Amino acid sequence: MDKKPTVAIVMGSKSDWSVLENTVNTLKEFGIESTVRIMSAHRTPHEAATFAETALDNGYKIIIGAAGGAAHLAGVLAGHTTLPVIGIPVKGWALDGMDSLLATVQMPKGVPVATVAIGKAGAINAAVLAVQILALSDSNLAKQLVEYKKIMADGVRQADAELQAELNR
Ligand code: RP5
Repeated sequence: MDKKPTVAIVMGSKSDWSVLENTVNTLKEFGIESTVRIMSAHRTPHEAATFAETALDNGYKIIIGAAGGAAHLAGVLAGHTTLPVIGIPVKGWALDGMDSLLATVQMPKGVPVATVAIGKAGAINAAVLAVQILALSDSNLAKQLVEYKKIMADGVRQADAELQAELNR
């Protein structure tokens, strides 16, 4: 029987998908399937609120919210749940994503949104952070994270070795 996803990804628009697929793919690298939904804090506010209100009972452990511009989505989701919410600021049509970043990160006290970087790096980091949270109670995921860090470090060492060889030719 298929396990129900424990990570929910909610994006404000289909136009966010090219960024958010990085989150889905990174979660998959760790063997984690996610639910992906389009819901807007402004265009479908009731659906977004209801999704967050019922997320815990529906088996989710983490919600990732992503939006651009007046990016209130992650904050609205956080206001309707006690689950941890990770926010991804999507670069919108103006201001290089600074609008999305500030709208996502500047939450009032008591309602945190763990905000990651703007765009693709943030989309990947949202997934890694979700894995890190889940790994607190999953030793298999914890092992995978150690390997993930090792592969990253090996990549840097390899790049350095190649650069040194090129410079010292
Ligand atoms: C936000 O407005 C969405 O998350 C998206 O990043 C941005 C633009 O949405 P569309 O006009 O492309 O649907 O709510």
